[in-house]
Amino acid sequence: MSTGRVSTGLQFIGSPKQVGQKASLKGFQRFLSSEFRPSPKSIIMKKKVLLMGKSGSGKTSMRSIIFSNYIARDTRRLGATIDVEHSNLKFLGNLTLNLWDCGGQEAFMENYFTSQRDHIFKNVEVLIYVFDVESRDVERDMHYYQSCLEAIMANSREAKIFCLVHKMDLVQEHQRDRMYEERVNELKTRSEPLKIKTFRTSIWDETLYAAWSTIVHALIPNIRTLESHLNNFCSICDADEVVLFERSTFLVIANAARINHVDAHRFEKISNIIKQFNLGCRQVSNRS
Ligand SMILES: Nc1nc2c(ncn2[C@@H]2O[C@H](COP(=O)(O)OP(=O)(O)OP(=O)(O)O)[C@@H](O)[C@H]2O)c(=O)[nH]1
Ligand SMILES: [Mg+2]
Repeated sequence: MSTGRVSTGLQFIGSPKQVGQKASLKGFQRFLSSEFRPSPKSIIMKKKVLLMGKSGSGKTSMRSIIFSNYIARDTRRLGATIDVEHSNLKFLGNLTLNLWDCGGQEAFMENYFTSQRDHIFKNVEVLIYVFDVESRDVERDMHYYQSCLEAIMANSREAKIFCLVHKMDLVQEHQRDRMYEERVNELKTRSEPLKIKTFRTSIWDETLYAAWSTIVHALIPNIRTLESHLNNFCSICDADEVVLFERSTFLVIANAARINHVDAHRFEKISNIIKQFNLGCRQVSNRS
């Protein structure tokens, strides 16, 4: 991913009507550039994000789709992750996600909780735990999840915890709500006293983007200031809605709306369309 200013991620939805909108756009871009400009190495904010869950639950697949432009069907070729794969993903100028994709085979998991315990679980800002909804051994999954929470409580008490009930596409449509609700109730009970946020996800639809947008949103330190500027910008422009996307991943960073929109998944759909368009352009330019 490229280091970047977010200005190119600014998109209009609806039609801004005021004559002064161009000036407002410049003003807002100036704000973004000053808040998120690439900084000297010493003040780069590095946030450690652990991605955990049993082998085959889909961790590397989601990472590859969100951050490396994979399409869903390419993930079938991925091999199991050996130990931990680290990646540093630069966001909004001076924010770096230090993502630890932890291979979920049992031998690795046992090591994380014993010899590598401090190394893995200290200074964690976010834990993302991925559950395969079709898993045959839910008890075992829960056992590892709870070991993980214990280690987090001991080493990174303030970490935010997100649980993804993943591969929802494999569940019949009419059973999805019930199945998800059951899993969430169980997860909440097993996580006490820690608070968790849960999502139902699949690499085959927009739910993955929605979940990761929320996760990234939780990591941005000055998000409230950004949202308030975005709201001002939206009303000065008389726009129906302004959506701020991160320019490499097209995850939604923030939005400001002045009318109600019925489609709750519009951001992920836009992200998807633009991402596919970018991929198409890249393929064409590689060919020529
Ligand atoms: N149907 C379906 N399959 C998925 C989904 N996400 C991932 N997969 C498939 O699950 C398989 C395993 O995915 P990986 O991403 O390698 O799993 P992992 O969690 O990284 O596994 P380890 O590296 O061994 O811990 C791949 O064949 C993916 O195509 C999903 O949402 N739905
Ligand atoms: Mg993997």
